[in-house]
Amino acid sequence: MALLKILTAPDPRLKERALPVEKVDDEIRQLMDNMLETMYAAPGIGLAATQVGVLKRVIVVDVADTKNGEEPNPIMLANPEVVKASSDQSIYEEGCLSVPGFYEEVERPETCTIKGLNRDGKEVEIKAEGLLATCLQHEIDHLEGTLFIDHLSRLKRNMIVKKLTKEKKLKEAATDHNL
Ligand code: GNR
Ligand code: NI
Repeated sequence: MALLKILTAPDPRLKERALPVEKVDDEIRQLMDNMLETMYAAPGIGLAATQVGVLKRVIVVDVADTKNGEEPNPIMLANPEVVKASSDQSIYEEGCLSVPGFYEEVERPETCTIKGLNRDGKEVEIKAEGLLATCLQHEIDHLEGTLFIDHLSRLKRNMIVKKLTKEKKLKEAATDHNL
């Protein structure tokens, strides 16, 4: 197992569309395991392969509240797809490991049905609501090159991207200085 590096915006790789997984083989299983480990370490409740620079349609999610005694409940999917979404919408304050430090309200379908291949390559269907529904939709967005900030007004998005760009420049300068 290994921790993977998480890309942060603005990075052109976060805007690319990921390619379907042809077969859930050992390489994909290893990617899923490493992504899950990386997600728990971050910590986060979801992670898409796009965020670790791998343009394959793979996501991992665990919304269990382990701090309050809930058992871990990892979900690992290849080729996840929204097959049904409610017309009822709900609003969650979202964050993203690729947009560190920013949290904004995003409106999405309240419930949805997701289809995909599990770690054994078996087709599964998940009926999701609440935070799980939001998180699964957020992860599938990543595979299309979409970040939660793309759901905000252009003004809000530009402000966030500008701040992240500035932080990246400061970090680079610090690194150069340490050479
Ligand atoms: O850790 C995360 N928390 C979160 C909170 C509300 C809605 C979505 C998320 S996903 C995010 C981890 C992440 O960036 N996944 O892509
Ligand atoms: Ni994210």
